[in-house]
Amino acid sequence: MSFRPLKFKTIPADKLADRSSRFRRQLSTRRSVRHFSKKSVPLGVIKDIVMTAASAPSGANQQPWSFVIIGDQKIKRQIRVAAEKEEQSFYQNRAPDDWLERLAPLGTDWRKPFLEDAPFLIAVFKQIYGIESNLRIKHYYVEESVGIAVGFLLTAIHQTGLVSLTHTPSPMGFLSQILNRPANERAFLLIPVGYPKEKTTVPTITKKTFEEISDVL
Ligand code: IYR
Repeated sequence: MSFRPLKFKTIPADKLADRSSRFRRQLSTRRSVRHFSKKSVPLGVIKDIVMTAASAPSGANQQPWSFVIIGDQKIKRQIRVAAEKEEQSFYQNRAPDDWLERLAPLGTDWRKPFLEDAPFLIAVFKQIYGIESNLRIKHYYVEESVGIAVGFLLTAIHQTGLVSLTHTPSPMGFLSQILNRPANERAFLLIPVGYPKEKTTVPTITKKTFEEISDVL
């Protein structure tokens, strides 16, 4: 492995607070959106966003992820139909009452029109093992790595000026079938991306305070 100098511009300490608070304010306006406009978005923008996600750190730099960008209306329809089938059985049979009580304030149900309305879906897959020279290689810290990449992805979507939803139809095996994914991949999240539908509302929720979520020692 060769090493090269780190590219790093020192920001003086007295400028940091302004930058951290500005970024905090920018990102704090991100909301999960469940109602998408059908307005199109350039594919190049989605590719850029995916490459931001792919710049995330990962265990041993193995980058154990794949992103499938779906703009094809027929495939989106197939995904919606399959997801709604699973979600219907989740909401009507499988979900325990305490889970449904937690979801009630969010107003979610088995219907997922956003899977067809959003101009693009990004299906994120984790690679539970890798393949090098036809041999299986172990991947380290897969969940952590893919979770971090999705954090980058959601941040990039927001900073670009679009909205997203971290959708988790369960189980997600249908995505491997519809998208014809290799045996080492498992669906991780399904993320519609686009513009919000006009007059979209979001639930009034609050985030925990600094004191609730942290300790300073
Ligand atoms: N996967 C279902 C249920 C669901 C679960 C959680 I936890 C949420 O925060 C939201 C929804 C669905 O997508 O509706």
